[in-house]
This record gives sequence, C-alpha cells and structure tokens, in this order.
Amino acid sequence: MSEPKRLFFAIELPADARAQIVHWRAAHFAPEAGRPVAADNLHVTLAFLGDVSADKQQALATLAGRIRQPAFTLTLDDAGQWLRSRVVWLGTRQSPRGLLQLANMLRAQAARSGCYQSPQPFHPHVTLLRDASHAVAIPAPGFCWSFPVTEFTLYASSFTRGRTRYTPLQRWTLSE
Ligand code: 2AM
Repeated sequence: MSEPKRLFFAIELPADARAQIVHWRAAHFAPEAGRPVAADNLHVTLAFLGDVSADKQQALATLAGRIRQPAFTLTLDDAGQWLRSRVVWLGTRQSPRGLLQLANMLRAQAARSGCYQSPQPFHPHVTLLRDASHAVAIPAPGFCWSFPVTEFTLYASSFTRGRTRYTPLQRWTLSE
C-alpha cells in the first residue's frame, strides 16, 4: 500500500505574477525579515487536507470534480504579518465571492471526508516569508497583482533534502 501524501487544494499564481512578487519582496524585505518561500511554491491555499491515503485522495478528487463554480478575478493588494504563525503574507482587501464559495465547498467536502479543518475563518493569502518572528514593516499600499482564476489544483507537499516542494497532482477548470 502506498504511503499517505500531505495534500492541499490551492490556486496557482501565474508565472509572471510570481516573478513580480519575488522581485517586489526582495526590494521591500530585508534578508533577516524571514525565510522567503520559493517562487515556484507561491500559492493561495483553499483547503488543507493533511496526510491522505490514496483511496481518500481519489474520493476527494471525485468530489472536487463535482464542483460547478464560475471563474473569478483575484487581486492581491494587501499584505500583513501574523506573528503567531510567524508569516508575512500577501492577500486581498476584497475577497471575490467566487473564491470564498470555492474554498467553503472544498473545506466542507474535506471535513465530511474526515480531514480535520481548522475552525479559524478562511483568510485567503499567499505566504511570502516564514519564520518571521519579529515585527516587520509592511510596504505601503499601492502594490497590486490581479489575474483571472480559471482553475484550482490539488497539490502534494513534500520535504526532501531540506527543501519543501509543492507538486501539482490534478487540476479542475472553473466555468467561464
Ligand atoms: P500557510 O502558507 O499559511 O502556512 C501547504 O503546507 C499549505 O497548506 C500552505 O499554504 C499552508 O498554509 C497550508 N497549511 C499547512 N498546514 C495547515 C493547517 N494545519 N491548516 C490549514 N492550512 C495549513
């Protein structure tokens, strides 16, 4: 039997947005502010699933395939720091309704399938820095990345040779 995989549903960021965000991050945060998340790993988590068996992965994928949701535009125009989890994040001042509906649906399916879901409300974000244990200055408003979200992705998270890697396993298209 195969080992369980650590899985999560997320929104991928377009490559040009990732490149611009990484550039902006380097310009605005000192190296000691925290550990930068690799450009390839920048994403918005929709639902964290934890360690999942192959059978449960299949069941969750089938449920995800039943979701009928319209595409939406995501605008990343907010940033902040959570000292408790020691992350600096990029977020959105106005969450599109489609994003909240999609996350709610995936989180409900995950909960019903027995994946623990945090009682904390969903706060869509892109983690930019980890281990940010000291308060950092957040850049003044004015930054903005906006892109259409036309699909969502099931990712596997692995940790090998000291590096976290997120591997896309499967994608589902949102209706136009
Ligand atoms: P984070 O970026 O805010 O740390 C893969 O680990 C993704 O799942 C990350 O985006 C991470 O969020 C999120 N994640 C990890 N553990 C989680 C948990 N227990 N509850 C919710 N999200 C989690």
